[in-house]
Amino acid sequence: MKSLTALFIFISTAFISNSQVYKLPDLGYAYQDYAPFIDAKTMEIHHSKHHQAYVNNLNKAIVGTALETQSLTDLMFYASYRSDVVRNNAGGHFNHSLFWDNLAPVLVQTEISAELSLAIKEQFGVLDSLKVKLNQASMGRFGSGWAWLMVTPDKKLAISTTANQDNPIMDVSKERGIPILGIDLWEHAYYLSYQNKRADYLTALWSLTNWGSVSAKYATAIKDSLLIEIEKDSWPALKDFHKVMAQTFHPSESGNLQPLRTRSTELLTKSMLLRISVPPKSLDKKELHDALSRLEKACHSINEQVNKNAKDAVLIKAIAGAHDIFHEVQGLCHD
Ligand code: MN3
Repeated sequence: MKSLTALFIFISTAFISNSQVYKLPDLGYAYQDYAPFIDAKTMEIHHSKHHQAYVNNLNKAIVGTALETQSLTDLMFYASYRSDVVRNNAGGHFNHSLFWDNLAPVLVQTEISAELSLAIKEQFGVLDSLKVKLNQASMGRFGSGWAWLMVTPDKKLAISTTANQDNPIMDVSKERGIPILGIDLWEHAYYLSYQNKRADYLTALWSLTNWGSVSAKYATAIKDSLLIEIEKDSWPALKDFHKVMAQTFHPSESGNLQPLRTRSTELLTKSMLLRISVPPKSLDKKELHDALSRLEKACHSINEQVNKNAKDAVLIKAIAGAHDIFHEVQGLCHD
């Protein structure tokens, strides 16, 4: 009986997996419901062929690999560490899902929220001037890509564009934030009806934009802790220090002190550069500067110990101490 139970547990767990397998989202409306602004054939090919291909290629690239258990956000956030296949198809899936979400036939569209309306008013004046700016950005993007309205780490709205299937969540993008509205600038989005006339397609797209949906994305983005992660990631001195800290501390945990012994001067230099760097505005406070000073002192002392050829045990304790202070710094970035 015992072995039967064990067999049952084995069989049932064999079918439980944490794997992320992505699926093509439903549009919510029939392909012909977006006409006359976007014709049914374009909608069908764009959704069932192009977007489906991004989903298929993403699944093919990650299933059976360590990336399988990562979230879509993580796949994109660390785009610079990913293969082009993962970067392009994770972006392709996310970008198109956002795009469809914000499109609705005229009769079922919902209203813009008071909050988003106010934010637009403060930064762009009237809604029409936001549209003009987004159109200009879209016309200025050469070749295939996307134009974005996004929420930046300082909780403002901003417009940007990216090439290919990149987006502002990705660490490869110059302008970072959480996109709440995306405009697909690939010719496959408009060629059948508009051929090379991107401007006409943009005009048509505004007729399908569901501001109620954009408003819901704004409300979520403004509270999303991903904004803090993006802000920290945009602080190069912190990233630089983090890299050396990770590459020296983690080997030391398993008793390998060689990386620390060879790179203690570099660790000290990065800690000094970090202390004198200018943190992003919202993280800039006294506690953070105090912690950065203590971190530099700790790295200074590690470097001295290495120069004195201190024993492994001494160095393990010293780097663990510095690592604790580094975590404190990262914690302060979360407040
Ligand atoms: Mn597309």
